[in-house]
Amino acid sequence: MLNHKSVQVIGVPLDLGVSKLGVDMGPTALRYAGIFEALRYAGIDYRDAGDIDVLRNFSLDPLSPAEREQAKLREIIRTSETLARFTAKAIEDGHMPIVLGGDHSTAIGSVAGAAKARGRIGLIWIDAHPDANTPETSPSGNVHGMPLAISLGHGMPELVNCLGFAPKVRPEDVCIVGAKDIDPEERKFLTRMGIRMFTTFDIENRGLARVMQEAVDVVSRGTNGVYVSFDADVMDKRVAPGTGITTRGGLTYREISFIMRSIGAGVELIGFDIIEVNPLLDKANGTAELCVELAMAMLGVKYTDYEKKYLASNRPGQERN
Ligand code: HAR
Ligand code: MN
Ligand code: MN
Ligand code: MN
Repeated sequence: MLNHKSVQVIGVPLDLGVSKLGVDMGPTALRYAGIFEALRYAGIDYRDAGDIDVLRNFSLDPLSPAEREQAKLREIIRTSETLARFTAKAIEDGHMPIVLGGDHSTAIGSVAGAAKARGRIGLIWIDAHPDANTPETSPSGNVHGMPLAISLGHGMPELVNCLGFAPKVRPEDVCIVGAKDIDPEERKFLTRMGIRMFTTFDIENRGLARVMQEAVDVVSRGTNGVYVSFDADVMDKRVAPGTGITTRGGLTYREISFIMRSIGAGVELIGFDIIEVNPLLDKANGTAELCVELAMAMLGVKYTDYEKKYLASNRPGQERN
């Protein structure tokens, strides 16, 4: 089922790429939601590598706005390097990294690590936003709106050059799924780069099965495996309220489940991120629980409420730990 020795989970309580508080608690929310119980249920070996130590937005409060921006950038650079080294090492040693964010600037480091370990990688970006801004085009200045551009070699040089090489991915190996809120300059950039993007409109228009077939094909052809960056805000706000920017018209439960299962069945998975879960905005940690289920779907394991309620407690493997 899984071609890896084990899954290595790392938390990245990074909130410096956004202005809202709370996304730094994403890793805790995902652990509390039972990610390790799920892995145990599936009989997958895992290790919790803990959280990367990172400064939080609130701890920068005494600084002036200019100092604050500098400190944020410095800390995002440092965190990206640390995460990239962890991710690269896990993959090189034959493990699968699962990265618990954190805002989406987390992906700067995880994608860098995957690329360091595997060379030419495919990248699936599951997100209501393409995150393809640069400081020049960003309407907000928030770094979480930039990581895809950075991975493609565009943006702040200190981030673009994470681990000392750039770009991390080739445009023809990238695919965005589920985008719906796209800034005009971002769209121009993506078109210029020739990035394949399947918006919610395309999903309606062409059908999700066809979209996923093409997505899997784009990221797999010519690459040494596929990394997935999954932003919880791709889901509709009624499905996943626990994230910083919720929108109407996001993906349904069935759509996102189908996407994850298609990825699990269709690509050689290197690892993935679970990004932008904010328990302060959630209802009883339901978004984190759903993300755990979706992570398992990517690993080829069905772990819905049905399994949790009726099967997990009776499964023989359950007694082992
Ligand atoms: N495109 C907008 C910006 O750059 C909003 C980006 C929002 N990004 C996330 N992650 N929530 O996908 O500011
Ligand atoms: Mn994002
Ligand atoms: Mn998003
Ligand atoms: Mn390709």
